[in-house]
Amino acid sequence: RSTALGPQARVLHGFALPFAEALLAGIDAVLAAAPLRHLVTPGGHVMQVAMSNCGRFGWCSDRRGYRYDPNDPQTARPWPAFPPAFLALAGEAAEAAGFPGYRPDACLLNRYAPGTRLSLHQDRDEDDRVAPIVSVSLGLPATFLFGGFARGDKTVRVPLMHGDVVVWGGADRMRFHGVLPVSPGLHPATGECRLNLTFRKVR
Ligand code: MD5
Ligand code: FE
Repeated sequence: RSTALGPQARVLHGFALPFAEALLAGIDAVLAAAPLRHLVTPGGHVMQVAMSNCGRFGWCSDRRGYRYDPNDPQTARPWPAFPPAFLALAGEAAEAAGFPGYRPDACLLNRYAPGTRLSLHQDRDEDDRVAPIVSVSLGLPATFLFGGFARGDKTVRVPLMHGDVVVWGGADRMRFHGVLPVSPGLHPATGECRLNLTFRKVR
């Protein structure tokens, strides 16, 4: 089952469920080499979402700005490679949403503890602004905000559950979006948090 959010954006309900165990094992391996951390924004705020990365490039933020870095600034080592299950899921989900041949080079891992939100923003740090973004939700549910192309445009609320995958491509790739504060709860797969994997093609 899938739900269209826009001409080139769709939710694939439960698409990641068959991959969940392998994804969670991959997440553990990535985080053992590149631990979650709270990045600082250029404005000096500490981000509520805890983040890490795997793949050729990792998204980083500090007082100097946002960027993609081939190395983890915290260890000065390359980010861990994609666990094989990550690539399999991202490719199959992109294809199911109408984007065959997807080859992401970056995956951001986001951890939302209860109360954590992600304010409305656009993903604009990638050189490739047309290739799809594939996002996987694991653990506690969340409400996703899907907006327009200007910050003030009206938003729609999209519930995202464990195993849901959303694919945004082409025209829908540059929409404003965010995540409402995650409600406290306990999920058998992740415990007291929501995990999100966001695959991107940066270069
Ligand atoms: C999340 N993460 O649920 C979301 C999933 C981020 C982020 O937003 O930047 O880490 S990715 C949602 C997304 C990506 C690209 C385009 C659109 C949404 N969109 O047009 O709505 O942690
Ligand atoms: Fe985003």
